[in-house]
Amino acid sequence: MSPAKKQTVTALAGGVGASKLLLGLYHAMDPGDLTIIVNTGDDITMHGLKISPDLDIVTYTLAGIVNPTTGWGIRGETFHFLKRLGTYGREIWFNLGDRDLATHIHRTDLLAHGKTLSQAADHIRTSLGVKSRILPMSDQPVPTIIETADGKIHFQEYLIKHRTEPGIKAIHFHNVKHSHPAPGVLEAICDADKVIICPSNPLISIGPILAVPRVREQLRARKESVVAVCPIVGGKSLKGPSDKMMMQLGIGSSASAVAKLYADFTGTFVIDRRDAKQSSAIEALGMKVAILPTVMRTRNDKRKLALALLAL
Ligand code: FO1
Repeated sequence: MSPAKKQTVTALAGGVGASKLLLGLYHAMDPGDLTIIVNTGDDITMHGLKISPDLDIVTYTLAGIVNPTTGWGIRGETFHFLKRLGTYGREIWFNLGDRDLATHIHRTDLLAHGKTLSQAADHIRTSLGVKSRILPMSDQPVPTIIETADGKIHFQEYLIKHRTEPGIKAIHFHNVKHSHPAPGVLEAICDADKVIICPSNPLISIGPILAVPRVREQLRARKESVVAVCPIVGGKSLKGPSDKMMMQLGIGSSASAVAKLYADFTGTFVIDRRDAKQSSAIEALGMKVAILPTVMRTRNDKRKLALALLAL
């Protein structure tokens, strides 16, 4: 496929699922023309450290240092620090690696000295040589809380400590009504030639970004330029527990179920060939449908999907 024409792109992203496409985009276009708005609902404070998993996953991926096996953390990681914390009886279900720790210490210190999360994220990505802008959705903490039959828990506890086993009754974005889009977020959506919704969990990765006041409205105003890549293929999540969560909340786990969640602000909905039969149901929601290979296993798959999206 020939190189993409020059254009500015703003992508809305969660963590591991989004990063595959982001890496494709990063190499298929001028990375300086790419802005990424990242979910921070997954952020958590552990052992006094401010951890922003999705910001770090995106940054490490584009910096070329992510652990290729897990998709999070740093390649070649060791866990001596965590093991030692365990000897003090502390909870060690959240696997903080020794190399990764430097990022959390640095971010925590910047925040303690009055910097914003946006400023910390920018410093980390420029220090790691990432050329695209990486913006948190908000500078205010908006933790994603999962309501289960046994009570409310932080999303990371649900995902990692409890391995997504508890049935979910509802998802809450704590304090989101009082949050503001981080500096540059609304402008990035307003000014980009194209806005791409990455194939991330629509409920707990894209959902928190959409819940930040004025973000969804800004996307609606750009509907014709918004392209969403479906994270569900053949009824299953490309990554993580989207399918299970959508089923438990009664939304259903299909491309059209995701399309319904995005219909008010998406101009083009991208589905895999396996879901082609759902095209007319999705078009009936008021969106164009593009059928593209959305399952990205190799570097070439990522680049091909990125180029196809840029060409739409
Ligand atoms: N994901 C896991 O499945 N297990 C972990 O122990 C874990 C630790 C971790 C530490 C730092 C970090 O930045 C991310 C980490 N992740 C871990 C990934 C992360 O929690 C999730 O994949 C995202 O929040 C969902 O996008």
